[in-house]
Amino acid sequence: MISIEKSDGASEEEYDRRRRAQWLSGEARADGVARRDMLRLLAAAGAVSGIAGGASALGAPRAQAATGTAATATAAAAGIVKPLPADRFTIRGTNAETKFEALAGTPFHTPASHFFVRNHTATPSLDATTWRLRVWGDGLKDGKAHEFTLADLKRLPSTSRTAFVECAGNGRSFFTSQQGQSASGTAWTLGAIGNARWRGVRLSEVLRRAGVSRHAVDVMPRGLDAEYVTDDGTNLGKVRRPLPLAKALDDVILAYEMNGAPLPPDHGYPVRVLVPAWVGIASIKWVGDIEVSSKPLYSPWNTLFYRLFGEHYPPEGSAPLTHQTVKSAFELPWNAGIEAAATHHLTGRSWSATGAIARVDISTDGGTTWHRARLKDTPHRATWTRWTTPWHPRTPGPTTLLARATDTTGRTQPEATAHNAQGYLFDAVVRHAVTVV
Ligand SMILES: Nc1nc2c(c(=O)[nH]1)N[C@H]1C(S)=C(S)[C@@H](COP(=O)(O)O)O[C@H]1N2
Ligand SMILES: [Mo]
Repeated sequence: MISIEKSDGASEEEYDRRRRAQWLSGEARADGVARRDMLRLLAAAGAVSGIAGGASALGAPRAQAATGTAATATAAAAGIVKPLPADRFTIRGTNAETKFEALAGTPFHTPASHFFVRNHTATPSLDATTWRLRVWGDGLKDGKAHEFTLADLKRLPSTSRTAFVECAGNGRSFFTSQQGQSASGTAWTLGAIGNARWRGVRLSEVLRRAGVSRHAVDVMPRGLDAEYVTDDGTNLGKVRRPLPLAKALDDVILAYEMNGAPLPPDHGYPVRVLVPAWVGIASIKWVGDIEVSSKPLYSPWNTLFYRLFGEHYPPEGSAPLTHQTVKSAFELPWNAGIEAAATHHLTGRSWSATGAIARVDISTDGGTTWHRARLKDTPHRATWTRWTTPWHPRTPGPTTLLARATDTTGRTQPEATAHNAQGYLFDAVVRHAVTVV
């Protein structure tokens, strides 16, 4: 039997320290990336703390102007298959951000037509009839690779779960527009999140059938999309990120349905990993294989990226990011014009990875006075909760709307988020500018 260690924050950090030491002493592999490259890249990553656009020196996706205002989509995002109408999406390089105002009136589960897309390269075209999931590695009892077809996975007991997928960089542009700090990476506002009903098979079920040994410590799902080459020409290989076995056996799903339909191509067809509550990068799309290892595994996605670097963090960065944070957004365009002397029903959504939303406080006067919003959904962890609040503005002119969520663990959105070079996990209250007309 496998003993499942509960994945609380402290043991994850301890675990990471141990695996890091093993890696540095040559006991663990960083698959596909030479150790000296990794050391060089890590050194560069450590050096960027607080420097404007500094992370582009290590070949991170180049910093885009973080203006905090939604640019109008003029071109399609290369590599995304579904339509991206300009009233629903803002194109950011190979990615498409959902406009929060376009979610007004949409259901609790985000339709695929409105769900943000984060692609390192491009959506691949895969044939579900020839697709196979290969589970392999020295963490399996017999050491042999096991293959599963889509039909095999569908024959196993299925499970359904509602969870958001949210990019670790969601809200990144507010480090610049609200806090005057730079951060490298896609300049998302708040729309790098979607909430869906996922159906599939538990990863634990598949790992059990493949025969996980007592010595397994990490599993690394890998996507079938193209290899990711940074701006400076470093090929980081296929998108992949290790998960500690404890998390893999806990609540991770190999999803083949989204909102009751086969996964759309852009969201991982035919099968994606779904890691509830964790940073979006953990939820590998178009999964083709999963390595099960008796040694800690590394990839650029848990060493160079998706750690916190900068003045508040050690040179090698924080432990790899796991949980997302708490955020709120109004379903309104930036600088919306709002009619004076009429009653409006402001709507929005709040979400947390650590607990259910307990309350949402709203200010319509730039933070001077606050009142509670009415929650429209039964709050759950790792999903969002829609809310509404009436507003009867009297005086024309500019004002700032704020929404501040608190979850059942007592975690509240702060006024500011400690800076990190790559702009991850922004959780501060966003100041949403509107004009009463
Ligand atoms: N294979 C693969 N998986 C991937 C990615 C990718 O580019 N390739 N992007 C990751 C990131 S950074 C995020 S935030 C989520 C986005 O999921 P979505 O495009 O379905 O919204 O997928 C993750 N899984
Ligand atoms: Mo992401």
